[in-house]
Amino acid sequence: MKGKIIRLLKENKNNFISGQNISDKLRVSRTAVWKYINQLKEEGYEIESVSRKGYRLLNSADLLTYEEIEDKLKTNTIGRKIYHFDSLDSTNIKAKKLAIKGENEGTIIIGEEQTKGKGRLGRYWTSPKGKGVWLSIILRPNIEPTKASYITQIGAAAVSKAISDMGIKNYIKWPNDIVINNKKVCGILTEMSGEINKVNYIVIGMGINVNLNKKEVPKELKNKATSLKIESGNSVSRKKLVANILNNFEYLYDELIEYNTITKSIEICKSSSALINKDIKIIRRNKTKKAKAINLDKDGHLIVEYPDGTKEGLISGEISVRGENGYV
Ligand code: BT5
Repeated sequence: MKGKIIRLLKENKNNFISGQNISDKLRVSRTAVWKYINQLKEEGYEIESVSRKGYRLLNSADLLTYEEIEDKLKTNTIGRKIYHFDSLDSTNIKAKKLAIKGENEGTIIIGEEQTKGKGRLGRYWTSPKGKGVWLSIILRPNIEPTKASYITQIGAAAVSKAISDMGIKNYIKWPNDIVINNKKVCGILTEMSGEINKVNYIVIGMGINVNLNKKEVPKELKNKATSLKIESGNSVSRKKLVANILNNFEYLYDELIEYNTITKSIEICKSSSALINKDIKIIRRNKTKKAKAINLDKDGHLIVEYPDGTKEGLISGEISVRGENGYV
């Protein structure tokens, strides 16, 4: 109901709409309208109320709800249904629960805050309220489970391009990070449920540090985490960013569904790579090996060359990669 009221207020932007008019259109009592308006004000919407005239929307809240994003969305399925939470444990956990219950492909879960944000391999993800984009997408692609890592490449390409299009230069650190000035601004966590030959569902979670200030970055992450605001010097519209990411994601994901390839995503991951042509360290089961990153192949494997001249295509998931002198 609150969503419907916001829509009416937006349609009448710059004008007043009376409580009676809203109550007639939405078939709820005027008292109910008044209560919903008060709730919206508490959520951060600036709504002017004048007796005998009604209500007028002055400013929308900085919330990542469907009503706040839909006018920028160009997709058919991705993001056409959004579960929005003020606070939740983890959008990936919630997405998996919904997927098990049969939620459709394209549904998004967004939290203004996560209390148990998850990284890979049991690591954590700091997700303070209103400061970032913490979202998960439910997918049901008809692909072999061994190709689930394609989804991470598509996600990284979609986020990187969205950030670039907002005028902020960034790099993709294979396989799942986006970095600016050698610090992590986004992490991606792809989780799958499947059988040997069949994917039941895939959840891709994206965490992007958007408007965190320097002092809001936890101490232990000071050397390796940053935000779009810290790097660009300006606040960034989270709504625009989410819409851009979802638009890019659907465009790139469609290639996988239609042709079973991810050429466009790989192109972006290559041209924005933080690793290609760099000396790197490969960490696998606590063992570190030196190599040079050479290329990304069509399946998103990172091709590396060892000092003895042998080459290998690395598969994401099993390893971590670091720059010779630090995180990148
Ligand atoms: C990742 O793991 O980079 C995947 C992060 C995915 C987060 C999203 S948010 C929406 C969705 N719901 C979830 O619950 N998760 C996903 P990994 O490569 O393992 O990196 C984790 C490491 O990054 C941690 O051990 C910290 O050192 C560091 N870290 C934690 N929070 C960070 C942040 N906000 N920004 C940058 N680095 C962070």
